Amino acid sequence: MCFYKFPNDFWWGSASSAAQSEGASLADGKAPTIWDHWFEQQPGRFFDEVGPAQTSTFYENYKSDIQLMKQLGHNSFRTSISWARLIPDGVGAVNPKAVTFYSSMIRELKDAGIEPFICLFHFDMPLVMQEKGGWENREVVDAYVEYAKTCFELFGQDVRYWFTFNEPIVPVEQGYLYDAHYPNVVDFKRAVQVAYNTMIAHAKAVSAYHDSAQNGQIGIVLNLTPSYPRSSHPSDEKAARIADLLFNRSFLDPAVLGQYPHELAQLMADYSVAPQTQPEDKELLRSGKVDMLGVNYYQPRRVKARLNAVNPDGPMLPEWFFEPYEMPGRKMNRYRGWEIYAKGVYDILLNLKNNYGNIPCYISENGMGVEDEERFLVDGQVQDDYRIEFIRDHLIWINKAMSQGANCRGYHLWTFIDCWSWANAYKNRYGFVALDLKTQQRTIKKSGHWIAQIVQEHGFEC
Ligand code: BGP
Repeated sequence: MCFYKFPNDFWWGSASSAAQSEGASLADGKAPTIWDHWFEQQPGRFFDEVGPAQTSTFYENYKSDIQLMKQLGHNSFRTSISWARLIPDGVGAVNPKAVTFYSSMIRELKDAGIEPFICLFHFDMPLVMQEKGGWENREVVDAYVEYAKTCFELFGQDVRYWFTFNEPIVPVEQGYLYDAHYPNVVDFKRAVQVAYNTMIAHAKAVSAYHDSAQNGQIGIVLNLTPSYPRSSHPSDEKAARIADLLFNRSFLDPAVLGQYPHELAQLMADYSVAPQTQPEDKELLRSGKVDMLGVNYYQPRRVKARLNAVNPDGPMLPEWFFEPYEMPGRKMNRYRGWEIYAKGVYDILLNLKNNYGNIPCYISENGMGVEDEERFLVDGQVQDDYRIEFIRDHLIWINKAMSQGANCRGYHLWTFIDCWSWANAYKNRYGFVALDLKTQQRTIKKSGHWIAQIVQEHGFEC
């Protein structure tokens, strides 16, 4: 008999975000974000026309929810602070009700023996900042840095683990390339500027934290999608290399190594989409390297060389450089349409070990979204054996990477309680805990009981 053993101080828990769980979206002084605004303008863009006001009401129920986390064996939990709640005008006065809420929530977590991992920005741009041009405007970058400093001052006594951004590429691709998120722009050059300015904001916030008197750690949460070529043919390999540059290294390299890859800068210059920079930027990036990394992993990206010519009159897109490859026989999550490839997490961790100085990291999101999960209800409990299998398979590959020296410190599932998700609203359920949207009742799923046991035993049998 063998046993997949995890260190006794491994971080176990789950992740969520302010906009997706708090609710009270326009209460107690909170100003609107782009999500409140977009829903008001175009409710039809949201699944079942359910908007960001309908959440699992963490703002009201955080105390009992934290007790539920304890039952699941959590020793850590990631959520975010809402910029629009803390500083309703984007800059200037702090909202005292927000300070009370976040201080109390953080304290409650600590009292329950749950380490708070706090992210400063999870897709929820305050509307007032978007109206100034969002990340395209360097004034917004500076406002964000002030907001970050305010958070460090207010909550830094109790928070040891900070993240500047969650998945910064998502607002870039969904908001500026694929028309899936507000502001629904389709423009490669503007997307590049947004990506670049986000990383300047990130680096400045990291340096601000390092300059403060606090002794925790600061990082960034990146969704890393290993890019696999269809074959070892050089043209397929080139396609995979470019996909990796655009979707992973565009954030990973500046965050961990403090500089952009030369090949990426060259590509941007070749296509005349290089961002506007300022003379001090190189030094800002060099001095704003992270202490650790959060890795979100859901699915890999499989690509092949582009055979069909792109429409030269259409907008420039990343897909100019590769075509998606639907590998025959790949395992799919048939309840969500995403590929399941657990070894991807091992490949990411080994890449960080071999090429990124083995930076301390942890899996900050991984999970399985399922539509109509009520169909798996038996005697009031969701029998989510598929999720147990999914988590187990990923933990096995994480364990393997760790046994080969990868510096992985923990695992957080997306998510704690089924939550509202961007334009998908409640289409895909991910939680350890099921949420009844009508009654707000929470019920632990089979996977929630299962994980509690894994945590208690620090692993599981092979
Ligand atoms: C990640 C985000 C989360 C969450 C998750 C699931 O990219 O960080 O905020 O939304 O994806 O997404 P979805 O509900 O769209 O399947």
